[in-house]
This record gives sequence, structure tokens and C-alpha cells, in this order.
Amino acid sequence: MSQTKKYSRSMRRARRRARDTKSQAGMALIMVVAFLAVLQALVTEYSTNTTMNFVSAANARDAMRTTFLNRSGANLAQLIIRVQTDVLDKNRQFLGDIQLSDYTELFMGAFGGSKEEVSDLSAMLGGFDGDAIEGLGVAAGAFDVQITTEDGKLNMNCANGSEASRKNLRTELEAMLFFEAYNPIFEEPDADGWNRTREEQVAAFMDYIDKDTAKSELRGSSEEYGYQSLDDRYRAKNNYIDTTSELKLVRGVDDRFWTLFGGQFTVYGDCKLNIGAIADPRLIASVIFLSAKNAEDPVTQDPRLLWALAKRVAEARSFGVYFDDLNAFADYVKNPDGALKELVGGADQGPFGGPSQGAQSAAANADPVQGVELDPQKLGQVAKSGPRRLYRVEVTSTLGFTAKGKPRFSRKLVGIWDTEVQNQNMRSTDYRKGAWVFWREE
Ligand SMILES: [Ca+2]
Repeated sequence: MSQTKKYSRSMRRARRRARDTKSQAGMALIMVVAFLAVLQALVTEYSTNTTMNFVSAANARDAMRTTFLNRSGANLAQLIIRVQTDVLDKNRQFLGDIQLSDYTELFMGAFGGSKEEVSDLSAMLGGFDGDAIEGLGVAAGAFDVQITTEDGKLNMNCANGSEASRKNLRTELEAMLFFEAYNPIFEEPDADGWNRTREEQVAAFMDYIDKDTAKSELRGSSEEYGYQSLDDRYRAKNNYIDTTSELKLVRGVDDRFWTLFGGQFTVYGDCKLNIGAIADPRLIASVIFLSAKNAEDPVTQDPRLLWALAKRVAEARSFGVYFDDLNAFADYVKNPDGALKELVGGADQGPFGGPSQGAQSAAANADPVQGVELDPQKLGQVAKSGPRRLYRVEVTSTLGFTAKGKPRFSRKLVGIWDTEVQNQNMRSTDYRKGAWVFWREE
């Protein structure tokens, strides 16, 4: 009996010991698992941080590289514009209206191109090695420069100018909206539900910018466009605007309107369009409309005839015709077909050996267009001729390529150079004039 008792006691003891050991083993396992979990979190956080730091450092490096590539492009553009204004523009009477910016594409690859582009270009030019000349191309990435002019656009700040320039701008705007193709814009309300006629739209532009708050003569007693009743209310500026984007605040200017006409506006320069620089047929049409000798001219009264004429004038540059002065423009507009025939005959050889074969055959095959006789005095009020004043410089810099062939990193710079700005603190009197008036990198 006592034997059994003894046995069972020792059994119980042994069992308790086993239980204790088992519970201690469980504790260790939990600790190891917990430790591993913490370690895992630490490692993941560390590797995420490292990756993020690496990517942001690479981004900062790329951003800095492209910024300096953009600046190089802008400096190169400035050089081209200087050569244009100081050499070519001063010799216009001998050289005619040559614009270096028309040819920048041809040689830009040599300065801003990658290694491959430079060697392709040098092979084309005479089979020498691109590396043979120091300083061609850029070490990493590439940049491309486009130089265009703002001289052929409507300066909307003229709405706040003299009586004459206000009147001209109003008529130019009306002429720009004149064509039948734009009827739907004025038959349907804009994105804010505003119904307007062409006259009201033009008045909205003028009144937003002109200083007075009284009225434009086309409307009632005060400028009332309901800016303050919109969901986001604001006031009309009633002053000069700083960028063309501000025009999107003008009543009636919604996305559709902006897509159609936004490219025709500027806020820089003077109030006359440079006849050699207008590229848009709508603005050419408005110049013809405003300066026709006979106000009842059958062409200016018929939108289709006027459009055909304006388009032909816009194409003139591609046929190799340059408008050195207002008379050349008036002569061309008076008899566009005759002018082209003369061109095909080879009577007018330009500084680069006249128009190309392609341009000649295009000119020979052009449909006949009816001309308009212009009044030189009226033409002089809306347009001028001569060197360009404003240049828009767009530089795009890229670095590397993705698997899909798109640039891995790119940045764009838009600058506007005004050749007429007077510099106050110049290093040399050679740089008396000309400055960047707009500079934006995105
Ligand atoms: Ca006003």
C-alpha cells in the first residue's frame, strides 16, 4: 500500500517536472518568433528607407542635370538671338528677312545632341569623327531648342492701351472669331452656362483688362459679367495681365475656346502685328479684313474667299516668299497667284538659292485664289514689318530611355526674350537691350 503511494507521488513529481520544462520551451519559442518579427520589421524599414533615399537622390541628380541642360539650351538660344539681332537684323536691306531660328533644327544636334546624334551629324557633314571636335554634344542626356516668335500674336494688354490700339485689338478679335466654322461656340452656352454673341465675347476680353469699370460701348451701363456670382467668385482684373493663362478667367473662355484660340494671344510686345511673323490664317485674315481698300470688297465679305486667301498668305513662307516690308505683303495679297507664278519662274532667288523643288511644284499646283487690294495707310495702323522683337524659347532636356523608348527623365523650360527691353545694370553697353521677360521650368 505504502509502495503504491510512494510510486504515485514520484510519478506526480516527474509529471510536474515535465510540464515545467515544456512550458519553458514554449516561452523560448515565442521569444524567438517575436524577435524575428521585430527584426523583419526593422530590416524592411531599413531597406525601404534606403531605396527611397536612393531614388530621391537619383531624382535630385536628374533634376539638376536637366536644369543645367535647359540652361545650356537657353544660353545657346540667347546666342542665336543675339546673332540674329546684331548681325542679320542690322543687314536686312542686303540679306532680306532671314530668320536663324528657322534653321536651328539643322544644327541643334551638334550642340545639344547625344553622342550618337553628334557622330551621325558629323558623318553627314563630311565623314569626320564627332569626337574630333572638343565641346560638341553633351556628356549625359540631350537637349532640344525651339525658337519661335511672339510677334505674330495678339498682345491682349493693348486692351489697356491707347484709344487707337484698343480699337484695333477689338476689331482684330472680332475678325478672329468671324468665321462661320465658329458658329457653334456662340450658339451654345460656355462651360459655365453663359450665352454670348461674338461681340459680347470680345467685350468680355476688353473689359477684363481695360482700367475703367464703366463699360465697353457694346454693353449696357457697367461691366457686368457675373464674375462674383460664380461658384468661385473673383473680380475682373481691370489692369495689365502678366501671363496669357490669366485670360482663362475671362468670361466665356472655357477649354473649348482656349483650345481653338489660346495660341493666338500674348501679353508682351507692342500693339502691331509683325507682318513677317504671323503664322495663323485667322490673324492674317483679320489684318486683310482691317486694311482692305474697299470696305465692301467681295473677298472680305465672303468668309470662304477670305479664308482661302489668308491660308495662301500663311503658306507663303513655305513657298519661299518673305514679306520684307508692308508693300511686299500688300502686293502679294493683291495678286497671290501672280506672285506664285513669278516665283516658279525663278525670278526671285532668295539668299539660300530660292525655294526648293518641292516648294516650287507645290506653288505651281496651288489652286487659284482671289486677291484683295489693301490700303497702305490702314495696313500701317494694324501691322508693321521689320526684325522680330519677341522670341519664345522652348528647351526640352531628356535623360536616358525607358524600355518603351520614352525618355526616362525630362524637363521643359519656356522663356520669352524681349529684344527691346532696356537693361539698367549692364556689364557692357553691347548688352544695352534684350532680356528674359518670362522664365518657367516644369
Ligand atoms: Ca474693365
